[in-house]
Amino acid sequence: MAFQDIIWAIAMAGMGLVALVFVHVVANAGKAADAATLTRTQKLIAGLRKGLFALLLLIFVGASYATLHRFPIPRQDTTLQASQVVDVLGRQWSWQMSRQGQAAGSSLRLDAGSPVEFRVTSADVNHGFAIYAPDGRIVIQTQAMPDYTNKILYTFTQPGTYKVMCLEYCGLGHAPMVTSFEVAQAPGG
Ligand SMILES: [Cu+2]
Repeated sequence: MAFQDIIWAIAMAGMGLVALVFVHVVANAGKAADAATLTRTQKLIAGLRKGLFALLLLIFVGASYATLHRFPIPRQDTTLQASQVVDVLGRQWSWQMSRQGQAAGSSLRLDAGSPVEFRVTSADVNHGFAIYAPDGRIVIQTQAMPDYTNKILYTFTQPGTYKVMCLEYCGLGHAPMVTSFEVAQAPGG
């Protein structure tokens, strides 16, 4: 069964339930409720509300943990001690990326398997620094801000050509603000 079919079935069941409740309300609209029924209904509603709140709280805590326990943004006030450090400068409308220790002007090459620290800043306005894996998935992103450096850590696992695109609209040349770099197989890996 396709995922969409399952969602469709759930949606239909939900709509059916709402319709049943509606029919029930219409059928009982003429009758006056006695005090005992009213109290019982109020208690039921209060119970349902508490249950719903607990459920939402559980979902919130669970989803937060599941999505954030491997939060990629490290503490910004410490030395990260990554073996590979890349300085990233965004400007209207290009990216300048240089690896510390690599000759200026040579194209950027990184190794998979060990952490890379990206130090991201901007020469003019805010840009969004985003790295896309060879299969098109976004692997990491942060803001490129003027007069501020955002540090971000990432360990590449897949060798290949990675693309960098701007995720923050920054003027006419925003869309073609693209560059790429190579990630090589980990030495000995
Ligand atoms: Cu942009």
